[in-house]
Amino acid sequence: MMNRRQLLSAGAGLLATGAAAKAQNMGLPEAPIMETAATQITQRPSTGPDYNPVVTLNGWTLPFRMNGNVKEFHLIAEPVEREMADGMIAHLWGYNGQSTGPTIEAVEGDRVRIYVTNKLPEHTTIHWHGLILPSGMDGVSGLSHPGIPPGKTFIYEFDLVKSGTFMYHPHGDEMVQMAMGMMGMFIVHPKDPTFMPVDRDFLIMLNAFDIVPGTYVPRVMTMTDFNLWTWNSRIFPDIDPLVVRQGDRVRVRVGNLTMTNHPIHMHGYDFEVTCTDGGWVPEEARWPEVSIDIPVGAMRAYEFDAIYPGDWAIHCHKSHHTMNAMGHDVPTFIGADKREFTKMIRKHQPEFMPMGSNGMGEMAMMSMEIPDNTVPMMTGWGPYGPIEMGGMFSVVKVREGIDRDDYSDPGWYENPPGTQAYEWTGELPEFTRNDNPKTLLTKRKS
Ligand SMILES: [Cu+2]
Repeated sequence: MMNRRQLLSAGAGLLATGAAAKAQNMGLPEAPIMETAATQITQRPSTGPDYNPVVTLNGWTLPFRMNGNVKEFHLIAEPVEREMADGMIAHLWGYNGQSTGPTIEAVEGDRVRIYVTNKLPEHTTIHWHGLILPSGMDGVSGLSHPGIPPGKTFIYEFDLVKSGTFMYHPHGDEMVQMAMGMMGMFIVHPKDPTFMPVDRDFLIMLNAFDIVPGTYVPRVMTMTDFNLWTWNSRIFPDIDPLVVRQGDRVRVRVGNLTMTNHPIHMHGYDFEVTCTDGGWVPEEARWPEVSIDIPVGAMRAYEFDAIYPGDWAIHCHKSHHTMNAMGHDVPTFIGADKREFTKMIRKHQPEFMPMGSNGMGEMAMMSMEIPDNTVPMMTGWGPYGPIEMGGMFSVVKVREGIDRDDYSDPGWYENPPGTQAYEWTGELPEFTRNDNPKTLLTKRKS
């Protein structure tokens, strides 16, 4: 199998040998398959309009070929095995070997022809969310066109009349196919490369699965109580960091195809929403934020100047969404004294550990036995101990002196002396507590 670089240069070769002269009857474009969940960095275009390719965290961009003046892509809808984290494989449905599907990147003004081959056991379609196109290309099974039967290939073809961030997903047996992981992003770069340029442009698709620990296939009937909250079908601690060179202008595009909203919070910065799936937000209409709620079936892109070096957390602010698989019907034991009860149980089961009386942070410290094919509920190690997170969490790593297109992990940030929280080592005074609120009230009145 060809790797990405070979594919890209093969595409460029076709163009260079004057394939444009024989635009017809080129047959189906090759459908590259990705076998790894590692982030693939796309090279900047060497021909055609200039643009800065996006970086899909733990994902990749689908190569295309030119056929005359048309950009041709080939998506294969098929069952895939997705590594959600080290030690956990999910059996999903996706595109070209992975879920989420590869990112499609093109330029405003392009005409695209997208071949979709269906290798699923049932019909499917692709809806191009947010794109302006002819009604018959809109991909709603039964409404826009018949569903694509198993084994068949359909062709979607349209002009990209506007730039922005769009998504693609099935619109046939949609509930099942999206619960199985079928979705991807569609980026249309502005024709004018000087329009809102950024140095780094990251892509995150929010998705969610309900996979019982020890099993491989998502429960597709789950409506809200999912147990795996994922970015591009990947969970912390194995979501790649967002590596940024200090001084870069950075864009983060976040799409949401889950069943609930996700307030995405980034530490260390304030920023502005600059794009929705409806289009670019004019400068005078933006306001500062530190968390952006991403509604269901929507995309928000935000931008910031990376002036503050450090390791900055980025995560969903729903605290259950930064956990991995866990039961939700566990009683709360905070404040319960389980010493007597522990003695009784240990007579029968000496290894019994009472848990939860002091909160659950201690769980991140121990390596408990867990079923096959799952990951601990809270996990990940930082330079100072367990990070106690999971799910929708990663780190924005802003560093001085990183090369322009270098996205390799620079390791942990070293806080300059005097800039890190530290322990008080003096005597602790006797704390007095004012437990009569009336006194406070009287004082304020007088
Ligand atoms: Cu969330």
